[in-house]
Amino acid sequence: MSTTRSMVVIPTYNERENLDALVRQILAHEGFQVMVVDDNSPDGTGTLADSLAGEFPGQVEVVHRTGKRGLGRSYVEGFGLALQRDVDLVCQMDADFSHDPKFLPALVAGAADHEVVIGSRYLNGISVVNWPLSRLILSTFANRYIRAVTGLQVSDCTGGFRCWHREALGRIPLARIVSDGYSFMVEMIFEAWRQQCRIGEVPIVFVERRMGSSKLSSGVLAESLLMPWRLRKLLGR
Ligand SMILES: Nc1nc2c(ncn2[C@@H]2O[C@H](COP(=O)(O)OP(=O)(O)OP(=O)(O)O)[C@@H](O)[C@H]2O)c(=O)[nH]1
Ligand SMILES: [Mg+2]
Repeated sequence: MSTTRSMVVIPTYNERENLDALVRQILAHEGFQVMVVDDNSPDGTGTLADSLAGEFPGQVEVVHRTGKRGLGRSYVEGFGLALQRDVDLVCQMDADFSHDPKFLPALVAGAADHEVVIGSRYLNGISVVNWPLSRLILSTFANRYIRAVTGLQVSDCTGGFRCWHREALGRIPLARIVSDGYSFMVEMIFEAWRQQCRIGEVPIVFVERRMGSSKLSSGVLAESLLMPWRLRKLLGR
């Protein structure tokens, strides 16, 4: 049987300290390619990505955007391009090692009988390392809130470690996805559920970033409080 071809789309903003090692660890697994979508990071992440593309021709691709315009917008552009490449699966992950590349084969294995696979922090209890209690409470509350408002039935609605069959991703109306932060993850999985994609989850261990800095903002949090209600309206409830 031939190896499944997977494109891993990684949005970056100031991830120079993480990107080099991350890309090497991903490419160590057979069948993976990387697409870095950089928002013109002031720390030179885009230049580093270009040199990785030079070192790994045909395996690393870089999309340069014009400035910090949000995680969601970067994914919309990256997913659109990934769907034009000759790959079976499109994966997504953060660049800060919170999502360990060692779980990629498990995500791909889950895609054997699911159209979308979520790497979940909340499948067997809580698998999050190095978060303060306040953030853990916020995240578990947010997930319960989203499930209650939208009816979604996945354990981790806000995580960004996922694997999509190209056909399933192609059915998501990317041009209509509006949000930028965590809500982007919620909107995407909600649309997948509305499209009746078979959604699976595999457990991951999420480790808080050790290098670089967070881009979490209060705007992103506000967006995630309101988005579930907008999605619920789409169901006509
Ligand atoms: N292209 C692009 N990438 C972004 C943007 N904001 C965040 N990212 C990337 O999105 C991923 C997740 O961002 P993080 O800053 O780790 O957000 P977080 O996980 O909520 O916060 P941490 O606690 O710092 O881990 C990382 O790979 C970031 O580099 C953006 O505006 N544009
Ligand atoms: Mg992070």
